[in-house]
Amino acid sequence: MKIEKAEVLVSSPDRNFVTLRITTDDGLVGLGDGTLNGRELSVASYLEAHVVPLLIGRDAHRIEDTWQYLYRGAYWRRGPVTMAAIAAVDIALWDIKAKAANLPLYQLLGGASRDGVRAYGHASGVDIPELFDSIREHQALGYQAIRVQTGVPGLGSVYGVASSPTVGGARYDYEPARRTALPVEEKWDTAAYLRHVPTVFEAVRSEFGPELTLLHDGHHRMTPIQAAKLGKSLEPYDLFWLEDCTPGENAEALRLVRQHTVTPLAIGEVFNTVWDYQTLITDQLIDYVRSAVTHAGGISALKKIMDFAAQFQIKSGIHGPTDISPVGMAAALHLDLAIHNFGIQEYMRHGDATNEVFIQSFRFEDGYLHPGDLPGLGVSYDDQVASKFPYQSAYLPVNRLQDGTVHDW
Ligand code: GCO
Ligand code: MG
Repeated sequence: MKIEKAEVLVSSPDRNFVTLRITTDDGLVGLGDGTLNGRELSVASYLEAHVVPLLIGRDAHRIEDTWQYLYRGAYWRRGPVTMAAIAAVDIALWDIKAKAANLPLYQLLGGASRDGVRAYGHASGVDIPELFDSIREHQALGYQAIRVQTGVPGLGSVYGVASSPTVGGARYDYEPARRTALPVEEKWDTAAYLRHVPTVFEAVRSEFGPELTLLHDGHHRMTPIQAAKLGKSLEPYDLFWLEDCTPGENAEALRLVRQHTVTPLAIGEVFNTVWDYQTLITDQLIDYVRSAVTHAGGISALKKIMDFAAQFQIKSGIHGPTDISPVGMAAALHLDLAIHNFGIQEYMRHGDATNEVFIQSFRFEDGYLHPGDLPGLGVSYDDQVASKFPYQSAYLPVNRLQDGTVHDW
């Protein structure tokens, strides 16, 4: 089964997506996600110029060999662009292999380890009443696990908080593609945030009770000692996890946080390989692996990270915001269903335009996702609809402290 064609598809239904479509000489088609939010065209051009020409004529069944060929063969290893490009190939080849076997992909990864995949959604509000409404809307949709983010008094728009009210009572999309020529800028004050967040969780617990599973994302903004303080101050509210409390580059920061708090820690959405996790996993400094299939080099690579993590009782919390395409989400769901050390799946829900371009077969019921039982990933791509949504320049925001210093966003 030889690869006959590989096409890089860039479209922008709600936001930009980079999709790789591989076709074999016996007519099977596989899809892969290579979307890197705000830097999409770098992956598209890496694929077009340096990957597609190497794929033509290769045996589509040799997934591991192709992965190693692209990773080791480039000499320049790792990095978000390279690893998203390799992921796109890897996901597309798994899609093809499962279609060739006429099985849903999770069957090739060991079969289902559970009936469904528990998902968490994103509730947010500029203030507590708006946040409560958002939590209730998520509960009405079936979510039993909810991420909580709010505005911070004195600051304008901040990460994780929807800028517009709920659309049709159904979804908050706080990070629509910001289709601007330059990134928008936000203001940040960590001290104000640290004062505010525990009061938010106190209010949420007293309104919604002890059973609701709650999560929070610090989005890389704290120093180790600030993160330790936050983790400790949130202990009474029993979080499922505190995510990305410090910037991802320094594993030792989490050692310090760990010494001060038993709030579970999650990190990894900006990581690219197992090497980013080496100290964090072997020294048991985290509880959840947050990588996306798309950004960690694909299904093959994330499966290896999760098998490594399993030896240390560390679980998965695969990244699933709307900038992961439905193809990347489907890949996550098949892996979630199969691995033993599944923790939780982020599920932010795509918009209507995205769902028109990417036709999906997964289901979401009572807070649980299932990838469905179509052969392969269960996602197809509608070129005609996609042609209505050409690429548009879009950036994530840039963050500045009150005095104008650039800070982590
Ligand atoms: C999350 C993430 C996202 C990222 C986004 C950047 O936990 O879902 O933090 O919200 O900000 O993926 O592109
Ligand atoms: Mg995050």
